[in-house]
Amino acid sequence: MLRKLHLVVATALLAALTCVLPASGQAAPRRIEITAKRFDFTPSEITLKKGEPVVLVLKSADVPHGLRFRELNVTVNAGKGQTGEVTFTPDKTGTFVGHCSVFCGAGHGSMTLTLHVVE
Ligand SMILES: [Cu+2]
Repeated sequence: MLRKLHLVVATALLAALTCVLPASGQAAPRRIEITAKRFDFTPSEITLKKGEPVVLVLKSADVPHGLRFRELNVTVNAGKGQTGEVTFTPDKTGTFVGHCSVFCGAGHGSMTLTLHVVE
């Protein structure tokens, strides 16, 4: 009887640990996938939380592109048909406009992505 109780307790503990661990901050940062192609980013708008680390994954669907948030000092580049990534933690709230950082043609100047950072 006692043995059975131990087993139940151990199983419950294990279940509780399994639930708690991924949420403990040890988990890998959230990955945000962005596709770049002449002349836009998809999605064109993303929202992140201040202080929460993320990985921005930039995939190029055609020519080389980049994405730079000057105010946040963040840049990620993706070669022709390739993927690049950068890990960063937004340290201020606000709305930031990222621009394509690799010249990619006639619409390059208007190729932007809007980033909202909230509390
Ligand atoms: Cu460009």
